[in-house]
Amino acid sequence: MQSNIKQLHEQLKAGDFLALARCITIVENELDGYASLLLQLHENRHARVIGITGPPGAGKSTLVNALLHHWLKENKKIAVIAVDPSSPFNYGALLGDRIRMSEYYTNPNIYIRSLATRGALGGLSAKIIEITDLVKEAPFDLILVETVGVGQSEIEIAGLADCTIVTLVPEAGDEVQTLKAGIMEIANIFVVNKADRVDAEGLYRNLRILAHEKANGTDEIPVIKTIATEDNGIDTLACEIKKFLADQKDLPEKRLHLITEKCWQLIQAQRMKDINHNKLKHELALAIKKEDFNLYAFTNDFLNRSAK
Ligand SMILES: Nc1nc2c(ncn2[C@@H]2O[C@H](COP(=O)(O)OP(=O)(O)OP(=O)(O)O)[C@@H](O)[C@H]2O)c(=O)[nH]1
Ligand SMILES: [Mg+2]
Repeated sequence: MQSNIKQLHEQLKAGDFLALARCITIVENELDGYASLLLQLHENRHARVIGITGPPGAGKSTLVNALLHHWLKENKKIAVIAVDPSSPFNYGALLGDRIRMSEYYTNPNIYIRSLATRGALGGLSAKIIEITDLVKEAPFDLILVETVGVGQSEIEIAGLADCTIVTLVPEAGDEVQTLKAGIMEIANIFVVNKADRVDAEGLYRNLRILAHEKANGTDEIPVIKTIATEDNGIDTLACEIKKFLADQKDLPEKRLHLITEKCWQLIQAQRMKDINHNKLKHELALAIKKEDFNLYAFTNDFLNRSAK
């Protein structure tokens, strides 16, 4: 097994997509060789990771598609990791992505992989981190990671990307105030997609104001209007991404911050490994019936027993 993994790793480094696919499956499902494969990875690979996040249906896949088109003209080698929304309601979206991206499936410069996250308990971001690091071993220039911004995940995802693009659409207008807390912290670039809609200008203006407030005299987060379906604004977006990545290259502090976030996620996943959600619920259902139930005592006891 060990030599098999080593060989797969060599093939992956040489850019063999089949080996890459096999390796991702091993890591995704934690099959034999999983741990030793991860231990062979090198952190200092040159591929840059671009995270694209935003609410369901914001046009993230359409944007990825348009960006692929743009970068292919520059002869870039690109991987796309599309993380399925964990909600079963979004299941159909994946098929949509497949159809739209199908023109790229046979292109030797492009590798596309969807990850199923349903059923993952707390381990989502650690798994994406592992798989992104794995993909980094292959000779790509850019790796695009599309995630649906539901709840905490988009904030976690910021730790793995060198550049995080938050995609919003005019419908999100009213929510802009609530974005302040989480998303302002993680966005390196804002995209107002579906700029063909009448109310796009209002969202654009609000975001510009927020970006200005946040900047406090330093560089403002760029806000770009796009119509992904018409390739409109894509050149500007690609240009901003390039600029951001170039500026960032020599910032050891930022890199340390990102790697600390990644390590934090991995530790969290390791620590939670022994915790079974169903078992927790089952035990709580019994414990809560007792007159003297104390959540804190229960938690301590559960943790002690899980660690054994
Ligand atoms: N009018 C308009 N429609 C767009 C634009 N960009 C994307 N769409 C449409 O919006 C719908 C959703 O696009 P997707 O790219 O699948 O959105 P997504 O954010 O990847 O969706 P999920 O992955 O399901 O969260 C599709 O029907 C697109 O054709 C745009 O700029 N203008
Ligand atoms: Mg999508």
